[in-house]
Parts: sequence; C-alpha cells; structure tokens
Amino acid sequence: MLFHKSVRATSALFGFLFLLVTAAQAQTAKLPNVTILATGGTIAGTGATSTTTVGYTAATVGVQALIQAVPEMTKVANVTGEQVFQIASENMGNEHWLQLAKRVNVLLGQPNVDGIVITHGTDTLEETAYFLNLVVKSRKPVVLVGSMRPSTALSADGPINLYNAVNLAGSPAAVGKGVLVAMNDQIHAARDVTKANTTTADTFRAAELGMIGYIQGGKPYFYREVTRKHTVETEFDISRLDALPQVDVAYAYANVGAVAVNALVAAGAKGLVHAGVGNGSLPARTKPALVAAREKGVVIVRSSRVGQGIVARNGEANDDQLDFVVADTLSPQKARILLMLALTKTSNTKEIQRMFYTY
Ligand code: DAS
Repeated sequence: MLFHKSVRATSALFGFLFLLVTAAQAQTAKLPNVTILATGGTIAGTGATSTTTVGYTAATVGVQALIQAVPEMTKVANVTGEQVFQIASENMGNEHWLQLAKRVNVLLGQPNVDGIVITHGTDTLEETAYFLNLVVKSRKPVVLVGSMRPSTALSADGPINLYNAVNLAGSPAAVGKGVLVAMNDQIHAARDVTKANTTTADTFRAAELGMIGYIQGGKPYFYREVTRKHTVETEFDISRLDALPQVDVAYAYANVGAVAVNALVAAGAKGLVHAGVGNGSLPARTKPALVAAREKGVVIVRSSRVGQGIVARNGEANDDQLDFVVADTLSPQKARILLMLALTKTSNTKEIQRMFYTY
C-alpha cells in the first residue's frame, strides 16, 4: 500500500515538473531571439568610484557581464552575446565597420535571429548607425545603444538603455524601420540623430527633424516614419569589400586657408567633404584648392558645420559649374559615409548627387 502511494506521489511530482519544463519552454519559444554585438564604449566602461562620470575607462566590461547585469532582459528576449571589438568608439575605423556589417548580415540571415543590439561608444555611434543603415540587408531591427555614464556610476544609464534596446530589437513594431538608436528612453533614426552634448544622458538628438518614438516600460511607441531609403532598399553592397575609398572632411572657420584640403588630397583622398560655414559657403582662400582637387578627380561634397538645414545646390557656390555635390541635410561626418559608399559604385557626380537626395 505504502509502495503504491509513493509511486503515485513520485509520478505526480514528475508530471508537475514536466508541466513546468514544458511551460518554461513554451515561454522561451514565444520570446524573440536577440543577439547583442558588443564593441566597447562607456556602456562597457568602469570608473574609480561611483561618482566618476568623467575620466573613467571605456571598453573594459565584456558582453556576458553586460548581459548578467540586466537579468530582466531574460524575461523579454532570448539573449545571446558576441564580443566583436572592445574599443572606445573614437577609435572606430572603416575596417571595424566592414567587419561589423558583415557579421550583422550573416546573423540576420539566420531564421533564429529576430533582431540585433549593438553596444557602442557614444562618440561615433551616430556614424556606425548611419553606415549600417546603408549596408544592412535585412528588415529585422538593428538597434545601437550606448551610455553616457560608466557601469560603475551612480544612476548608470547603461543597464536601462540596454534593456530598452533589447526590447526594441525584439519588437515586431521595429521591423522595417531602418537602423535605430535607443538612448535615454528615446528612439532615433540613424540618418538624423547626432551626439549633441559632451556629457549629459540626453545627448542624442535630432534637433529639427526629431526622434521617431519613445520606449516606455520596455515597449516602443513610434510616432514618425523615415522618408529616406535604408537597409534593404539601398544600392550598396559591402559583402565583397575589404576596404572603403579614402574620404576625408575639411572644416571651415574664419581665416581658414587651403592647407588642410591640399594635405588631404596629397594623402590620397578620393572624396572630400567640405564642412562649410553657413549654407556650405566656400571661403575664398579654400575654394581654389577644392577646384584643383576636383580637376584631379577628387569628388567634392559641400556640407555645413551648422548642424541643421539643407545645403542648397547652386546656393553659396555654382555647383553645376564646379561639378560639386551638395550634402542635403547630412552632417559632414555622415556625408563622408555616404560619399565613401557612393564611390564604391561610381565617380559620376550626377549619380552621387542623386544618392544624396535618396538616402
Ligand atoms: N569615449 C567614448 C566612446 O567610446 C565613451 C562613450 O561615451 O561611450 O565613444
């Protein structure tokens, strides 16, 4: 009798455990699969004390530690992590971008990957985001995230930013939106966002063109759509590229001459973005060097240091006559990215101008 009771109790226990395991598996199966690609930055940074918010060391904490620091993530996604680089993002280079973009495209081609989060330093985060916006060949979400305070700081913003980014990357609402930046409870489109403050947590802004949504309680709320082409709609393919054409930026200011332009051309620039004053104006002492560079076959793009607004074609310079391109509203650093990719396809300035009005 006793034997039968113990058999029944044991089988009931096993039945209960089986149900628990099945329920857990069902729950996991429902959650999106999100891969975190870690590259370094402040989000992986550590400071000497909890009040160290400047003068800390970026790029010291590994991806597994970042994931373990936010256990809440496991309730919203099945998260895996890869440490792609471990660098402060001021050191990001073209070769890093090509390696990262190729890895993103391989992962997003896998049916068991629903979205990707890239943890990144904030200094060049906007540039990596825009580059990926032009070369990722998937509609699945790719979300870049960083932090302005190191992981060791009071009110570190990294953990909540990472939690939000994972939610966003796993959200069907983020599909087809292009590469996104999730910082400070805000969602930005890669093309128009820029780091606008050296140290504060609300640094990522798109001053006039605006953010495209919020993340609240882990849920994304979108209010705007981007109008320029991105990801699967672009004509750029980096899958067979091992390098990108050398494109540099020359910054304009009162009293500027031609030294920087001439030096960049002499160093082999195939394209040159001029960060002009105002509406992309060309200082008289710089213009002849740009004209000479164009005559050597260097493609010249007129951008502006101002930060907002359109650089008008044939406005402050006769672009038709000079055979220059205008950057539309792209910042100098993002105009450099589009010009690099354009030069992988063509050196025809009419074609390149079309690209600047398309992406
Ligand atoms: N040096 C900065 C960078 O890696 C730190 C940061 O803000 O992430 O971009």
